[in-house]
Amino acid sequence: MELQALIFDVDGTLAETERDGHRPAFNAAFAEAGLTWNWDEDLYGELLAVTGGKERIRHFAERFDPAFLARGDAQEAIRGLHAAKTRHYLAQVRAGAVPLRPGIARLLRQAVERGLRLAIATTTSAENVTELLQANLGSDACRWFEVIGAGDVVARKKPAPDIYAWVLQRLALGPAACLAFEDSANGLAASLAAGIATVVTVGEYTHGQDFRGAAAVLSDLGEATAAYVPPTAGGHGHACVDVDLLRAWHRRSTNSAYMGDKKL
Ligand code: XBP
Ligand code: MG
Repeated sequence: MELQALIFDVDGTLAETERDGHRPAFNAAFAEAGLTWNWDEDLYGELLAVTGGKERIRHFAERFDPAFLARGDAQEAIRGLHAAKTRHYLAQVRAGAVPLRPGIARLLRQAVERGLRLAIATTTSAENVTELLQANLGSDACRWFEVIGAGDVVARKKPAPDIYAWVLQRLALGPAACLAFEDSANGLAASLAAGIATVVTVGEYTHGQDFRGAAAVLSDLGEATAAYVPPTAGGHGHACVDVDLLRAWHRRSTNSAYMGDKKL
């Protein structure tokens, strides 16, 4: 089956959004609401096991402040905190404080030029995605993506495969025609459960996670200008991850004859 579409996760994959983006935005929302909660980097690393901002706030309160959840308006309070957090996060994005990871802009442009279809499958909101794309790639960039599957359009967030299934349905493609890009074990579990071969670019918070089953595990996609050779791609002759290399990984992952062969 020929590769037809690339499906990208956002947080940790398109950009390192968590440490200096989402995390301080959560803390600013908590302070604004008069809460003494503060998520430092170590705690935030643990909390990332729960995907989705509203779900993460609820999980934190269950563990550290059950009295908050006992309030009659807890559900509404969580929604309010999350809305404030999104406002703070978007201000950072618009200020240009959340750049794309190496190789993302280059690969997206090349994929569009080479006729590959593009989509997004993320836990965060559609607004966060479009603003991140526009801030980094210009106002037209959202149009490069045929489908943006985001946030609450599915009931179960990653590691459930639902958001990938939602995107596949709208692309009208089977999983074997696609390649996914993820940075975390939760994201990889979601894409693999949807049957999609997946390239992992390990992120700031995801070192040491279990990436078994990935088509390739890399530090990042690399820039053509840097003498970067992905560790799992020894001997392929590409200085960075490009569409030809993706096609080779996709063939290897979807062709069972290649499955036992670790060489490219
Ligand atoms: C990303 C998430 C999100 C972001 C915050 O996971 O878990 O919750 O941290 O986004 P993935 P919201 O990269 O696997 O999609 O606060 O907008 O939910
Ligand atoms: Mg991610």
